[in-house]
Amino acid sequence: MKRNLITAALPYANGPIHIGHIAGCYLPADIYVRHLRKKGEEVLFVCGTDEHGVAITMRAKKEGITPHQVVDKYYEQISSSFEKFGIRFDHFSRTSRQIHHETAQGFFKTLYNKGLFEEIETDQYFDEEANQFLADRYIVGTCPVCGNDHAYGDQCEKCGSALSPTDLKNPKSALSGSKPILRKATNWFLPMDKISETPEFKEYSKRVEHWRGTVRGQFKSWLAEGLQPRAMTRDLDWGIPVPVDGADGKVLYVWFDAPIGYISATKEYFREKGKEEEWKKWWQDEESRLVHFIGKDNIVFHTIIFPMMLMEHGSYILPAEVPANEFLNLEGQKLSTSRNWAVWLHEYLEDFPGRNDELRYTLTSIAPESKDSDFTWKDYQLKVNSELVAILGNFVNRVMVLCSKYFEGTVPTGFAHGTYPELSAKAEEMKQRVMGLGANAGALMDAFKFREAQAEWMNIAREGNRFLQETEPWKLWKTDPKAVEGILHESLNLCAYLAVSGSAFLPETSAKILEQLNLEEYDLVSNAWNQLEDGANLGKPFLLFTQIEDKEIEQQTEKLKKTIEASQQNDRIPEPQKETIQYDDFAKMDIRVGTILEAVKVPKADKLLQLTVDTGLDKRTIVSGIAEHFSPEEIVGKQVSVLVNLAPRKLRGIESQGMILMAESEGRLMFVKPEAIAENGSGIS
Ligand code: B3M
Ligand code: ZN
Repeated sequence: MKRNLITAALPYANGPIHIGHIAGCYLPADIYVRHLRKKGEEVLFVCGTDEHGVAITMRAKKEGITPHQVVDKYYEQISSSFEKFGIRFDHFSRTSRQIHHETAQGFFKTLYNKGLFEEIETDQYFDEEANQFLADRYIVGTCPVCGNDHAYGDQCEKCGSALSPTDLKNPKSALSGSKPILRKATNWFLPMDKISETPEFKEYSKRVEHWRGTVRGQFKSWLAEGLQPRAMTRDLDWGIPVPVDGADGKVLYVWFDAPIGYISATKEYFREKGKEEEWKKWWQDEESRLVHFIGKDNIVFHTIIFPMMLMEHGSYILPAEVPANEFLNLEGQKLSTSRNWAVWLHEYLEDFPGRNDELRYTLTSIAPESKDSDFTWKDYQLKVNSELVAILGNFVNRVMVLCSKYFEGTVPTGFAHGTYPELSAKAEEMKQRVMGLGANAGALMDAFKFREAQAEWMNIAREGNRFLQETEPWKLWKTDPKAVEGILHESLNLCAYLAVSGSAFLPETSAKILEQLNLEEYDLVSNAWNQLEDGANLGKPFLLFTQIEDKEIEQQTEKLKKTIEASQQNDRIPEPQKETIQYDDFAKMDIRVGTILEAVKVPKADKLLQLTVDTGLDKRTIVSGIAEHFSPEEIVGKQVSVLVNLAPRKLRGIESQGMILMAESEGRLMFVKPEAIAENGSGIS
């Protein structure tokens, strides 16, 4: 029996989980794990939150709380949404736990004692006001490539250039706003250049040849560009202290400690079971197979840096597979936590209770396995309604309802040998096709092709519908009930087969099918046929899925629209000042206080209201483009400021004699008016 150690990237405890994370690694990992378990393989599935690094301290600063509060808050939220969504880790840990600090420090110590690290002194930006060294992300300045003044020390988010802090023009500390100085600091570097030349690394590189093209491609391009030593310690105060003398004020680089988190999680899992030494079997025995599920931005760390750490430490196994996914976009745009452009898992769970499998299905059907893909709410609705409801749900329900109607909810008897040769042959063909699809799906899952695997599996339900369509048991019932027994018997077999072969993709649906069949998954052999007992009682039929209504989708797209509007406001740069005018130019304008007496919508013009305004001079008509902001009723009686000597002009055939002054802020319009009631006609100057 094979032993599989499966890891999914440790999410930063700096924000909630969104569908991009799910599609990127947690869902494929969960499917794979369920698939292996069903095959009877030994599996351990570990994960946990990544609680160090600048990702955390930045968030703390933004939310005005401590890094401790940040990680506690998001650990709770992340672990609970995984739990509710049914990502079934054996163990979910945190890198802030003692066991992890000890494990990571011990690991560092071992490499240090072996003399592996190079001690290198470099110039680092230091903030004298805040009295600390600055992580790359804490330095802001002008991008040398595109001129954006909000580029970070590691990257310009506007033009995408990778930068180092000293590339920035006019660098400023994001902590205090002061100009940082360069100060020398010594850190311990992993000599990646040298390790890449070792026979161990060369031997390891061979296995990468068999990995996914996108992963292999990144691996090779890193090597081709030439690896540089990389600092494994940082001058920061949030993280795991570097366990050597003279390293005060330094912590382990977050990418050094985070992958060790997989090891600590394994240790913790077995410690809790009272099997202190058992973790070694998983990490240090060549019979174990280590598989890392990650997103594409983590490839270098999992295919180069962590394996180098493991091989230099010695006695550890190296990854057997790293099926990294590309990115999922949302409605055509890159997902972004900071811009709030995401479908958050905890919100999905609230907005669509009991619909976990609908999201699993959609995300797997667009899994970004070989290239980036796009999630849209319309597509989600389409997949649920036209595939889950119309194909899968419909088939199972038809079979269950017919059995309930004709056979009082029991399993009808199959075709007796030699009877109904034509129908039996049809059933046999259907069964062969179904078993073929099931076998394909299994092989595709072994090859980490979950998207195609699920599509093959869905074809099994299509076979079911076709079988019913071709045999039409509802037409035969009056004349030949025995034939109907055989047809429905085989259809129930197909339902059972669907349930077992699909439980890795849609675990809740699979359980619902089995409930209707009155079976448990472990009663069934995964790729066998005819496991139902003639005459056995079935459960009550119920629908597996219901339609997603247009209004549910509209609510979601509205939510996203609000996000765009809000972010456009945040990014808004004030209009530049207009050219200078003379006092006389200003004095020409006659602005008066007036009161709106009447307001009506201008027919066929969404934006316009026709107002009658008392200007103190007269009662005149003014057409104003405010109809999207105010209803006529709410503005009648309001005082306003009116530019009364503006030349009249016709709008939609109505002559407008003047203009109402408005202020605009964050997309909202407000009347500009005296702060207390003034007499109409009072001058404004
Ligand atoms: N915390 C980075 C990320 O979320 C990360 C992964 C660690 S895996 C060891 O992209
Ligand atoms: Zn730039």
